[in-house]
Amino acid sequence: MNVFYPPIEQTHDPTRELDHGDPTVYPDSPARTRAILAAIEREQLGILVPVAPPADIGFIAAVHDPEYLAFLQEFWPVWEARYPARHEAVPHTFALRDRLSSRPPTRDRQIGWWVFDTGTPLLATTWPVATASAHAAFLAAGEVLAGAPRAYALCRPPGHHSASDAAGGYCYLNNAAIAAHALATQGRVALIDLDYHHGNGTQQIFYTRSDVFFASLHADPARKYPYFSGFAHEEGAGAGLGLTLNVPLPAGVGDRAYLEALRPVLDRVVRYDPAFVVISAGFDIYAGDPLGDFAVTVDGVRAIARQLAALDRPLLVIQEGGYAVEALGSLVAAFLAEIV
Ligand code: OKP
Ligand code: ZN
Repeated sequence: MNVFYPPIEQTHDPTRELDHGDPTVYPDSPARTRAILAAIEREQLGILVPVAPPADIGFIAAVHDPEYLAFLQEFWPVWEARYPARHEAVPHTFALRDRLSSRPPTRDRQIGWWVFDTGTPLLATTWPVATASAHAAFLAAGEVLAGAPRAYALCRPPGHHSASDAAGGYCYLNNAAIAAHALATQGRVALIDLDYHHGNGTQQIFYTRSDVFFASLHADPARKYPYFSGFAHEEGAGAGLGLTLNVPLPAGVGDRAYLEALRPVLDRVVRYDPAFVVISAGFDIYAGDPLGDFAVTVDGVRAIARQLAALDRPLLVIQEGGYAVEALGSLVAAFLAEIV
């Protein structure tokens, strides 16, 4: 199996996130991907395909708002001219976009228009880094379109919190949505989000579409980030009504409870009869994850992957979260070993 990987992500190293106002060490560190790469090499699970930032961003513009992309691309020089000594940019105000508000005229003042939280700083290299990560997902999708039964994109930064027109949750571009959209040109897609956090961005992108079924199992947003989406009553709208499935879960969910919650989700996937399955693979469901409160083990991850392989469809795995760096290699290796 080919492993599509953007080496430039090693330069993406924000120092901190503001966690409810408290400055904390940034959990999405470059050590995460190094741990995954080492495990893939050790267990010989795939062939590494290095991916550079794309020359043409048409495949990203197919999913994201062009004005949002222009902002991401043009932001840093304008910000730097205003704040020459600063290394990371975080919004000071957040626009209430669905109420009376006006987009500020200059890029530096637009940050609170396009970014929805205090955990997703913009840095000098955010644009090349985020586009390279999206490119890895897109090339992996291309491989599945060409007939490969499986592909893995080792994306970093992750993508599932990024909406068509917003960054948040360490995510700038929605890698999984970009890949799913590319696949959807050739047949129905089921996108299953296993990350501990709700994939609010992916949900928004496909909410009214009938060609992509989105299902997510995650910590109940009443308790955990992103707080404002991922409730069970969110079921899609218009042509997509009934094609969004949210399964909010309580703290402490272990292997057995997780697999029990996954069963009806997979039944719905089978009924949708997709030509392709995309997995937003976040390993923060692991018992030892510093951001999570589930109790899923490495064996549990293996069992989850086995269930996904049993769908017997072409499978595209997109890396999302997972912050227990010492366990992350084993978690990804356990998952990939079951689907190759
Ligand atoms: C990204 B992904 C922890 C605060 C959490 C944001 C969580 C983003 C998760 N100190 N803040 O793994 O879904
Ligand atoms: Zn997560």
